[in-house]
Amino acid sequence: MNQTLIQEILEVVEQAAIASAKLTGLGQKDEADAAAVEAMRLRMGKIEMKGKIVIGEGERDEAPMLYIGEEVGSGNGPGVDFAVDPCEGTNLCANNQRGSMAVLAASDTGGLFNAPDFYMNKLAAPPAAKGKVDIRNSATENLKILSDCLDLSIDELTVVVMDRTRHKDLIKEIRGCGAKVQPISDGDVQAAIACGFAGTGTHCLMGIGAAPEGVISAAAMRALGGHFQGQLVYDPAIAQTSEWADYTKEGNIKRLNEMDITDIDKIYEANELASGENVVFAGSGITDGLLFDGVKFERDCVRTSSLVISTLDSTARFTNTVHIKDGAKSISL
Ligand code: VTB
Repeated sequence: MNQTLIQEILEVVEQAAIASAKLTGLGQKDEADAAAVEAMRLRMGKIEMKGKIVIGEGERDEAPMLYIGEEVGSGNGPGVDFAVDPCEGTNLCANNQRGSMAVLAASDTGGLFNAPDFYMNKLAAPPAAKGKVDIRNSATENLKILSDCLDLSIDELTVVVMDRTRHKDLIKEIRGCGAKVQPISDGDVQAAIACGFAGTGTHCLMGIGAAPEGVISAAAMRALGGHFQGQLVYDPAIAQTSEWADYTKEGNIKRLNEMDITDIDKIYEANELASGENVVFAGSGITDGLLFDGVKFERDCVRTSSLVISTLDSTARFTNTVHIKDGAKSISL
């Protein structure tokens, strides 16, 4: 990993964001995803690297592009593993709602956990609470710790939780402590990373989302110095999702074992989910969000707003890029 590569990685997420932003608000989530995938893959293909998708659009037989195991890049240069989500929050994009973005995490070969397509219980919190809150604790205990670490009273804390039936009790518990809950319909990657920054109005992410997205969040939080832990969820009674209507707990455990995951209740720390010597997160807004704006189409240019967080030089770089159209006459500041 080096700075030139990171600059190219920024362009990868920018191109994916632009491609899907063209379909914002049209109710076409699959098309928006496909456009982002194609643009991401095209730009990745131009990078001098031995790249490999470890988390992508699915298994080879179900995803034609950016499938798990796909080799990307020129085939020469450094070995880089990628966890990609070209259109994170496809519903948000399709409905022109806040928080959709093109994201990826990159690391040296072998540096990202090959998360299965399962659910994951997640806990994200600001750097001040790193290693102090713990996913093994109850929400009540964690809120007390968070309140101490952030020097805020519990009623000043806002916890983001995905708006799902499975979180009914969790939401009740958080509100019972006096803290505020911000339910989100989708997009727990952005919500997790927002916890790493002060001033976003949210302090913690709790609850169950998808495992692959957990690895991307973990990479960002590791590079940022924030708290992130994840634990796989394999019991359909806990996940309470229609996706798993035909799945059983036993069947899911078998699937995990087949993927060589035998310690099924393991609690993964951020530096286990993103364990590489160097880890980079890159995200570019499709729609406006907490971290950055979405793509803006203007007569003579297209503007993208992005964030790259890197362990290489311990930076979180917010970048606004003006993509100039041929024959542009006027580009406002
Ligand atoms: C989760 C979450 C994502 O989709 O994957 C969610 O991590 C799907 O969860 O950020 P359900 O199966 O419970 O609907 C997102 O919200 C968007 O990709």
